[in-house]
Amino acid sequence: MKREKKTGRAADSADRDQNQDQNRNPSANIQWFPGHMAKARRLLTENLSKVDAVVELLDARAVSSSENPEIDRILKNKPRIVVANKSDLADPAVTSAFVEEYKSRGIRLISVDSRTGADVKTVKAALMELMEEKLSRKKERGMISYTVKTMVVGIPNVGKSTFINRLCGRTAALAGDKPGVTRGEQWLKVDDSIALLDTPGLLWPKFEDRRTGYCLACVGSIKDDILDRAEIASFLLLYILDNYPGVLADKYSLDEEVLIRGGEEEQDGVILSRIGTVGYPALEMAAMKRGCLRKGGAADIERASAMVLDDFRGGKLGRISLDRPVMRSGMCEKTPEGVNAD
Ligand SMILES: Nc1nc2c(ncn2[C@@H]2O[C@H](COP(=O)(O)OP(=O)(O)OP(=O)(O)O)[C@@H](O)[C@H]2O)c(=O)[nH]1
Ligand SMILES: [Mg+2]
Repeated sequence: MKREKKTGRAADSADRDQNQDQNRNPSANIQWFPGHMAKARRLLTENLSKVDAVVELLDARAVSSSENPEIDRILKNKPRIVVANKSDLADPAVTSAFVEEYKSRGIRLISVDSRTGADVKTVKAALMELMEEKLSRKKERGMISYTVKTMVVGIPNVGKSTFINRLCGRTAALAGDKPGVTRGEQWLKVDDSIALLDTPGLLWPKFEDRRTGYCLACVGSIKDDILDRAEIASFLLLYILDNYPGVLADKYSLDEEVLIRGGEEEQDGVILSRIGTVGYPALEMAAMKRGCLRKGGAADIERASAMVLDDFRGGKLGRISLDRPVMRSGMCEKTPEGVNAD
């Protein structure tokens, strides 16, 4: 009986993949690129010529997924510093691996926790270093002091405003626990040497694969109300089961072996099958174990999905990273099967 239900869900999930309303599909291309996103893009483009440098914030939990190709296209060769923010929530070993991987490509990635301010000052020093030549040229020409104008960019909810506040040493920019808090542009002065421009978060119209959409949804960069939260939470649970064994047994008392075995038995070659055959049953199990129940005792999937996503975003499941550097070359062994297919 239970097995039938799981298979049915997997099939449902596959059907949903094929037919799903684009509004709710993380790999589709419209709904999280509404008018204000186009405005954000315009703001970045318009301000580019007014700034000396750019600080691009990535989410340390999803470094590859939060690299916005649109930002790359807009910034072109503008001097840039790349920051992996929210490093307090990410797996430290993975963050270090990303720092190395960036280094091998000649880019300095600085990992930062903007909530406590760890390493935020390193970014300031790196910025001044980056601007050294320009500043000495200005000095030679007789300019006694110069304020480096820097635009802070990144995907929604990555912590741009919090980072700016931390660098300024005061709460000057509005920050909040959801995407789309900053809507306009705002200049903030750190000191006489640096001024920062806060900008609205920017996503791009079409993700290159489904997995990127899932990761951005997990870290809270896409508004929850346009997502199928159960699908996102199922992806997340599957990923954690595969990559952080023991965590879900510990946090939600899940029987990990039973869940993994269920997936193996029911492989049917359907795209995203393990999200249906492992991730979704894990979500059902978490609902039951944590008392997320409807009248009559059935699992309340909506409530369980919100719980899992909140727990992950709040760091209650531990320090977890969803991307790994090796994924760039498609070599990651434990990517949930089929998830990269689009
Ligand atoms: N744990 C942790 N939380 C952070 C960090 N930086 C920011 N946050 C939290 O992330 C949430 C979003 O922060 P914001 O600064 O509003 O993010 P933003 O990039 O400006 O967001 P938008 O303006 O909506 O694009 C807030 O709840 C912050 O407290 C960090 O380094 N670690
Ligand atoms: Mg903001």
